[in-house]
Amino acid sequence: MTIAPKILILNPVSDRQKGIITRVAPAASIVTADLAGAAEHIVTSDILVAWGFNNIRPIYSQAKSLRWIHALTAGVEALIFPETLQSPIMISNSKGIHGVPMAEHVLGMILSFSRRFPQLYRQQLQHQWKRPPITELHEINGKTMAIVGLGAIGHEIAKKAKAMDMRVIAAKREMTQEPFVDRLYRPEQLLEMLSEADFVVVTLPLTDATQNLFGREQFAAMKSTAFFINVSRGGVVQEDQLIAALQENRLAGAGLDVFVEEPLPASSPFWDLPNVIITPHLAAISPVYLDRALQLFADNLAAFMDGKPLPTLIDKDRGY
Ligand code: OXD
Repeated sequence: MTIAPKILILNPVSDRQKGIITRVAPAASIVTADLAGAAEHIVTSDILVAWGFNNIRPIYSQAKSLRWIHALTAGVEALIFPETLQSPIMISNSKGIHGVPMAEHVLGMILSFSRRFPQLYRQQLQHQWKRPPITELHEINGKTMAIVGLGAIGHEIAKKAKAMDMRVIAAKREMTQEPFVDRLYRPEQLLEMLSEADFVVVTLPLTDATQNLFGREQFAAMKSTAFFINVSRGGVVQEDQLIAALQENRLAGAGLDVFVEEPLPASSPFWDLPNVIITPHLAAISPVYLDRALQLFADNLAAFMDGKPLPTLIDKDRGY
């Protein structure tokens, strides 16, 4: 086990942030590069720290000494491809650091819909003092939130939803004790769960099993008064089906932070739907994100240097 690993980070880091890493590995050499500049360094690097959406596949064949790839994101979809799957390389992710900002983002979207902020803001731009009918001004108190994919992020969303006195239901593969969830459903009970929800919140990883999961049948199972919030990956949704459901008012609205194609093309019908809130894939981002992510990397590095299992190692076959 080398005590002086060469770490290639595909993001700029300040000297203070490098200190987060060198506290646990004082002899490590740290190189930063963007994806285009990474090829010359990857050959001699032991560890690659990348974003889960970085397309590293073209340079991976030159990664002769690489033992481990750490993702600064929760999602690792671009890091899993046949060559990494078939090799013993370890992949870890940044699970556990997204909960706070993402839960605040989701709550922000839900409150905006229920208090009609997008409509009121459009009126403000027109200097219009106009109240929506009281039947359109809602409370989230007592409403049902369904979380699809209850991992660390979903858990924090559930906690904050409970603080707002919502009823929280969730779908999860393993039946566990969940302090902030009123009822757990198995994945095969998804349609039943969706039919109960006022707000459906998707926090699933993108895997073969979740790709295109939300289509006509799933949207049809939801109430026409329900809102669909996606902060995971665009690929879990059949976007044409979501657009049709929104255009035909089979759903009340959607809060979308993620899309199949990002940046969302200017020609996308989503932009002009009045019942959609679009944010440009930033639900997890806050000024402390990179510090938190590097601290989590340092925790993994400490385990790596001690020859212990990485705390946030992912299962490559499962994809998260
Ligand atoms: C992530 C994200 O996967 O922010 O970390 O989308």
